[in-house]
Amino acid sequence: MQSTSSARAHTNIALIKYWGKKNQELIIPTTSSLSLTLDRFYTDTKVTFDDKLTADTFYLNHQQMVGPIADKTFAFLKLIRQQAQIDTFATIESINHVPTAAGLASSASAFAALAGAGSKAAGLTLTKQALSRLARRGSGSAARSIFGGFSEWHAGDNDLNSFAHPIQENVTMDIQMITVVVDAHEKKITSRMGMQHALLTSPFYQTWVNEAAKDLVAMKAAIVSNDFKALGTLAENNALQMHSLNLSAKPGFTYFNGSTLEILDLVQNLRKQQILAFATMDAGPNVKIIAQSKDTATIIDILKQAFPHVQVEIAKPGHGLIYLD
Ligand code: 2P0
Repeated sequence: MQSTSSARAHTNIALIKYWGKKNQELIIPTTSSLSLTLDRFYTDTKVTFDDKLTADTFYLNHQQMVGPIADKTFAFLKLIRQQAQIDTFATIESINHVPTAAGLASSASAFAALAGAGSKAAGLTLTKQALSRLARRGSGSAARSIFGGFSEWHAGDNDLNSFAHPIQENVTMDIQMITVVVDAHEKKITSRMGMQHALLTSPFYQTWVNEAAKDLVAMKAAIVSNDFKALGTLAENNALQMHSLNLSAKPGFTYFNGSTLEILDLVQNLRKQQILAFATMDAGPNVKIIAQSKDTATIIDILKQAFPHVQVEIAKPGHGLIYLD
């Protein structure tokens, strides 16, 4: 017997970040987080369960994967098999339209697409909420990529109540993200390691938890009232607080490099010239500039003059998980 399904999921960038788990096995975060799903970066994944297979196989961008990435993927397949009560092996074929491991959150779109295609191919019919819970077990941020637009991952405290839900799938605000790739190499410290190290050793961790709760309330109000300036101000500040946890860990570390700080400075200077632009950074040196469509061309011109070699992409709000078959 053979059963196949294909799905596409887009990546998301957190405006209120997730940085630490209270349960590492189940991936239950210490705080709720909120993101914008983007149209520009996505993963297409096809999963085929076949009685004739004798092992799981994973092809990423047509290359067979072995090692930690394959192990994480096969562990996720086990969760799907448990839920579906089957013991058939599978072949996974993924095409990643995200620069892998460059701080552009490829694991979010990867595990959201795999949750969708894998569960359907295994014969399960899951609600979006159940898909979000399943995707969460692969990578926390994947829980949010099940939904389009603004998506909130409610932290919860157990496997059943930790899932994302849509805040506004059809975004009404004029908002775009300019991703500025200053370094496309793999990050040295994974998010998974970095966030737990910060949680265990930064003296400011509890303050982060308290501030994140307040930021989340204010962010939802900014979305509802279409207040771009409030959204950008909150997002930049929340990102800098997350990165200050890493700097204040013992030993301290950072995902930033010199270019990150120079671009952050450029974004803050844009605001002095009355161009509303805000920066957010994830587990890598690249910067995402939050901007309005009317300003993106000007911002890119100014960026390119200062940094002729950076790669720049414009991303708009994207939609949630879709099936391709
Ligand atoms: C986020 N990031 O909210 C935060 C901000 C990066 C910086 O979620 O351990 O790959 O697989 O749950 O989801 C990246 O962490 O970590 C991330 P795991 P994940 O988007």
